[in-house]
Amino acid sequence: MPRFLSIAAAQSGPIARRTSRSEAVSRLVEQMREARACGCELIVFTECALTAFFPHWWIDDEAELEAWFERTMPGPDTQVLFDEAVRLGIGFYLGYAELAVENSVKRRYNTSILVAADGRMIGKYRKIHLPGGADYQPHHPFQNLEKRYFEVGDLGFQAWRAFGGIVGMCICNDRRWPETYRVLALRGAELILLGYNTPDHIPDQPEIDHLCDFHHLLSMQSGAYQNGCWVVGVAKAGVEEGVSQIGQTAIIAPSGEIVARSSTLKDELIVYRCDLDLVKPYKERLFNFEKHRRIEHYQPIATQTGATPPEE
Ligand code: ING
Repeated sequence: MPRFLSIAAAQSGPIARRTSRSEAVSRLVEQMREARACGCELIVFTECALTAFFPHWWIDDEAELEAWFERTMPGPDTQVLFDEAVRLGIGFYLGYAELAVENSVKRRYNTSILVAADGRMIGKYRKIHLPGGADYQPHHPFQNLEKRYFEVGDLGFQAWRAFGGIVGMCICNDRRWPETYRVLALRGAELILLGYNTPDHIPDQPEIDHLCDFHHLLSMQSGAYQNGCWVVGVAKAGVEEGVSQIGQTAIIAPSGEIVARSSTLKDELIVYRCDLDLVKPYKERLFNFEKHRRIEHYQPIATQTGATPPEE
């Protein structure tokens, strides 16, 4: 019995700093309705899908910073999204800034959740690879202060049986690190969902600006192919509070091929009917981990003791 899953990747255009949560959520609800009308069973929203990407600017007032975070999920502004998902019968991935109180300690994370079509919370992920830094960069046109505003995720990379397959999650910069896909694939993931806020200018590496789109797609396509997974990457695109961000929302097959891609920098839905069994030629043959994957512990050449240098 083939395992088809129709997925909608819901690219977000810019969200202004002054945009209210309810306005942002109403855009997501619109996309959810459009996705269901296209027959989709799962819709993937982006990273920090409820607000502007506030790590792009300096905030030194605690209360002002915490206003960007959700204390409960669903909360007063997001319950309507959960209710609409149940009414329509569609599951979703949602990225947002999470303020958690654990053992009476406040924790802040860059988080995503996976929610079933009946509204049940399937799983949560907290971003592990936080790019940028914790200090203000006076010469940069914009900041990336994720290390200041978020803690490193403490949930690891997990995969869950859902939507007829095995689904894993990550967020933005995670997609650039091969271990993200490998750990998820070792845990059985067949489908990896992620959202991202990716500027098209890297202030301290402008010499590779022209490669932003290429590196973004290269990371996801190689992750998909080398681990036999479907990968869905969803942008917060366009010029948001002065920061120009890439679009290139894409649905990528286990072959590494891009099967659907956005073509704007606005709210845009791309849809694809994914055959989850397309993972098999890769997971069962080319990248059969049990049969072919071997790990050896290599000492860096400089620290090898007594090693004779290779013949010239
Ligand atoms: N943003 C960017 C990303 O990893 C970045 C940061 C941009 C890193 C370009 C390297 C090059 O896509 C987030 N939010 O992780």
